[in-house]
Amino acid sequence: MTSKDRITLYYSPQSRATGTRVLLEELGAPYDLHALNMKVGEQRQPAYLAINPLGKVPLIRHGDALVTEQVAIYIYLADLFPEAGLTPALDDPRRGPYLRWIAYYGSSFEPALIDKFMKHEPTPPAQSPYSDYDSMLGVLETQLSRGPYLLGDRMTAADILWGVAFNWTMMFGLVPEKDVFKAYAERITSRPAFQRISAADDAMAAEHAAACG
Ligand SMILES: N[C@@H](CCC(=O)N[C@@H](CS)C(=O)NCC(=O)O)C(=O)O
Repeated sequence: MTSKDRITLYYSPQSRATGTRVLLEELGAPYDLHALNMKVGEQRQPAYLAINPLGKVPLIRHGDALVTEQVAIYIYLADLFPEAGLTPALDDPRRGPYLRWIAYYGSSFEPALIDKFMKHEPTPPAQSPYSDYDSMLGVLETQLSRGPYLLGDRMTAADILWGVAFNWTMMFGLVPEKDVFKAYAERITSRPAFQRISAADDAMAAEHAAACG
C-alpha cells in the first residue's frame, strides 16, 4: 500500500473523526468519506459493526488495512506522507517526544476527560492511568507554555490531534479556557484546513439532523 492508494475515512461530522479529516487535508492525502449518520445510529448497524465492533469513528481503510483509534490513525497517516513534514523521522531526536504526546492523548487525556465529564469519583493517583486530572493537564500546560507547538517551532500531526481536541473540550467546558490552551487551539483552528472542514461539518451535521425527520 502506498500513499497513492486512496484512503476511506469512516466519518461523522462534529465528532472525534473531525480531526482525522483535518489531518488528511493537511497532508494533502487522497481520501473518500464514508459518512455515518450517528443521529440515526448508522454506526451501530451490523454493516459497520462488522468492520469496527465498537461502533466508533474515526476508522480508516487503506487497502486491506483497517485502522481504528485516533492515536494509531494519526501516526499511520503522518508516516504515510513524510513529505508533508508532519512527522519526525525514525532517527529524529523528536520522534520519541512526538510519540509520547500522541500516546498521552489516548492513554491519559481521554480517560481523564471522560471521568470528569461523567463526574466519576477520582481513582487514587497510584491506580489511575493519568494520576489525577490537574496533574495530567498541568503537564500539558507546561509543555505548551514553551510553544508554539508541542515539539517547539515545527507543527506536527500531534498538534492537529491536540489543537482540535483542546478546541472541543474547552467548548464543552471540560478543559479550562486558559490563555495558553486557547492560543494553541487557535493556531490549529485558524488554519485553512480546519476552517474548511468545520464549515463542511456544519453542513453535513444539518443534513444528518434533517434526515432524522
Ligand atoms: N477510542 C476511540 C474513540 C472514538 C469515539 O469515541 N468516537 C465517538 C465519536 S466522538 C463515536 O464514534 N461514538 C459513537 C457511538 O459510540 O455510538 C478513538 O480514539 O478513536
